[in-house]
Amino acid sequence: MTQRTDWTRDEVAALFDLPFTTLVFQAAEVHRAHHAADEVQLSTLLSIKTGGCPEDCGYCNQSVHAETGLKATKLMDVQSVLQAAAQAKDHGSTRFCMGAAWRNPKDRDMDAIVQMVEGVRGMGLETCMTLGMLTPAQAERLGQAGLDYYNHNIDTSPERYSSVITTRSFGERLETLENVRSAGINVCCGGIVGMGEDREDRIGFLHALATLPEHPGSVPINALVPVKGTVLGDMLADTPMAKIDDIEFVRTVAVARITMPRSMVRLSAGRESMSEATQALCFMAGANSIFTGDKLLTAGNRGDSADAALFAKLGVRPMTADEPMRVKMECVE
Ligand code: SAM
Ligand code: DTB
Ligand code: SF4
Repeated sequence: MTQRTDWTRDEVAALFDLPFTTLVFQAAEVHRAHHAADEVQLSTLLSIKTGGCPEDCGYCNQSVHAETGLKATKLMDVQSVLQAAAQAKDHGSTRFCMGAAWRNPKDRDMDAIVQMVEGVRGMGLETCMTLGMLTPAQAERLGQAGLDYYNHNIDTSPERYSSVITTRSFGERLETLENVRSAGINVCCGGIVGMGEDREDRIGFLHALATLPEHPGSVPINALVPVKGTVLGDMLADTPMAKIDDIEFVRTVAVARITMPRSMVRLSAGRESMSEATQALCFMAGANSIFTGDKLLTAGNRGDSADAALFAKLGVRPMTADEPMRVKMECVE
């Protein structure tokens, strides 16, 4: 199957409506046609600038609008970032993702950011950054520095966006994605489920991703990590029935795989509170990438030994650096 960017909402909805085992079977077939089915890519995250963000994303504990007591930090120095990257490489990671709690980078930050990209790349790791909105010139500069991926999530359906975030629009998100693509950087774009949304929103979310001008090279599917003091963390604490059901989560992964066959579908935040059986179903349904280590940006993650034990149980192998590169080459054909 070639890359289709003309999916209709009805087609996406029809996939969600399939009997569960039929849906997972179809997703597994698509997965096997485009990827090594038992390989999972390992990425490591580092928060290079934590907290104090002026945006009001309802899920995020790094927003100044959240009351979580998180301590804000300045941008890390380049050497410390490179040390963390070296450690990630030792632990088997092939991609190093650096995240900053910014609405957008300031031009004065760009020299240090470029040095981080060049240094991490120099170690033979793929680089990814997520720094908020980028101007065309900033994207161009990151592209020239050799940045492999830029993560910028649409997070939810276009219809629901303004009830989760009010300080920027869905359209502004798309503009940065366009700037990133035009600079020749691979797009990493996904979102969060389990924010109390309904299936229509999950359909709208995946439909928006699968009908971008090109499918994102990576599609992170995060399960909300509810944090007390954030709008959505508090909402879920008060209405636990709004939490997403495991089977519906796996359906979301499967529909992402079928609609975006060549993308790396990353089982991202939320694995710490996900059963091994649910994660195994996600791998069956086409997820082929995870974040490793015991920390995401600020939230906990399962840790390397728990993941190694799960991989051994499932017979899953960590992907070598070549596989994502191969996918990348195919995507630009
Ligand atoms: N500030 C930048 C931005 O928002 O574009 C980059 C960092 S931001 C933390 C990256 C992504 O992390 C968000 O788009 C969201 O999808 C995810 N995220 C943040 N908080 C989360 C949470 N509590 N649970 C799950 N995902 C979360
Ligand atoms: C993405 O979609 N998930 C990652 C990455 N992109 C930057 C971030 C998850 C953050 C989870 C909450 C935290 O660690 O603070
Ligand atoms: Fe800021 Fe990103 Fe958190 Fe939104 S998700 S508050 S932009 S750090």
